[in-house]
Amino acid sequence: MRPPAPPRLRPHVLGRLRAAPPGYDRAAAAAAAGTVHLGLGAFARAHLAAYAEDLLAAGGDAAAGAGIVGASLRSGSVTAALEPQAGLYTEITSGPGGGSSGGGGSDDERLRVDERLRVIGSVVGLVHGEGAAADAIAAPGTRAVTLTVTETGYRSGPTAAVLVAGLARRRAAGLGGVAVVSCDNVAANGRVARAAVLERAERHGAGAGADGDDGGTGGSAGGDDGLAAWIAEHVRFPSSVVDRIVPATTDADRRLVLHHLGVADAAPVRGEAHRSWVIERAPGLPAWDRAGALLVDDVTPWERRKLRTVNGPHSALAYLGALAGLETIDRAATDPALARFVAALVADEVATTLEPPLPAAAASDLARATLVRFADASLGHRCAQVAADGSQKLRQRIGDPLAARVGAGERVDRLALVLGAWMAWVARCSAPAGPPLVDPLAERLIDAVRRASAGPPALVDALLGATDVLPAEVADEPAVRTALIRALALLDEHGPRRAAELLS
Ligand code: CS2
Repeated sequence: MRPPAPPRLRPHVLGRLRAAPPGYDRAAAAAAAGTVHLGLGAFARAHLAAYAEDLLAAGGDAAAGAGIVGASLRSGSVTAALEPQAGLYTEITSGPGGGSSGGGGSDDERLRVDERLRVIGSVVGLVHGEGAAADAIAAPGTRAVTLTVTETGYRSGPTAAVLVAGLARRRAAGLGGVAVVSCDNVAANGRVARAAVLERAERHGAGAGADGDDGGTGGSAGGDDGLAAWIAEHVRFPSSVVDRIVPATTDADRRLVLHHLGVADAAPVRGEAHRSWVIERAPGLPAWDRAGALLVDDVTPWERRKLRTVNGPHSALAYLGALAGLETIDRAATDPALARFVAALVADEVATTLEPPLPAAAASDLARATLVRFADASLGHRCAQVAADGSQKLRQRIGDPLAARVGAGERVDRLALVLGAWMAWVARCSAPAGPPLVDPLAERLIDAVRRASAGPPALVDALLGATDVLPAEVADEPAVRTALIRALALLDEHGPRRAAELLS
């Protein structure tokens, strides 16, 4: 006889779990929810929601507005997984310790000695669809709208339209503005979000319905009705810099939770132990600083450091690792040639582009610390996941620091190798029976590669022409072209490990 199906993670099983349940009144947290989150993927559940969880656990003033209403705008798979669980899910905090606490079962059911499970309850409401998300933004208690819509979500997709519809409803109801807080790895993410929202608001017709779908009415109905000016005056768009490695959830994560908590959780998340969040000061934010977030006047120095010394090296390992046939980031980070290359990339090239520039010794220490984070095998972070969406990620991670160095007349061979590795990866994905290219511009990139004649110069021209991974004025610099062509030639001739060694 088959054993009975395990119970699903739900509020009424919390008392029986072998993990600490949320230690606060969720109904009260729901009644006082002040944050609406657009894009409730694994990252938001392991980052924003973990900060919110700590605030709710602290209680009192700290908890005000911390509860989250999670909105999914499109696929709805996350809300569908979380709805039967009333928003509850398990956070698995990985640790690099690697040892096992035993406990039987197969390997992936064992908790490593420094792995921790906790049930997060801070997602106290779930809504699905653009109209419902706009309603949530327009709720009187909403004070912050947080975004994880990926690098791609600012150029296309429904986010700006939903924000505009929600803000229009707030204005019509005589409510105040909110803070819109971007949590994506985009340079000046607050400014980017603001520009997208204002541009959309200017097209928002005077008679446009506020149902989150004003397509066809914008412009034709008379254009801006003053909404853009109202938003510019009442809505804050603080930039923020988020940091926590959160791989896509796997079946092994779900099995681990089942084994240890005895309940089925369809939407657990796994994240590294390290987390940080730097936010530009803005009125009305929930007290995320009381859970460890840092409030600053200008996030630029933090943003550069994070994007260029964490995400840039991450992309370097993802492309070089994928080209070398390595499945996961930890394998790439512990490959001696690739690790040495990343250390040289940060210490010798990236460090001078930071604000203030980092002395080489401090940059080496930073690179080593970052490599330790990447080397955590329990994360199981796939190179292919980090390699996804290169056309949207590489400008802020590699292209901008490369441009800064070219402007200062400095060498860019290592930064160029990372871009070259991306180009070689795109070329590999464009070949018949190649691996899939995951990128919103995949079709354009594959087409550009297939039309290009053979050899590095043509590949460089084709991919620089099809994207803005480098600013146009830098893409035309002979020194940059030469470095990229050389990088591709090294990769072709020697393979990724030896190419990395030659440039370490
Ligand atoms: C990664 C990031 O997938 C990627 O592109 O580089 O998601 C990275 O794990 C986080 O930004 C770390 O904070």
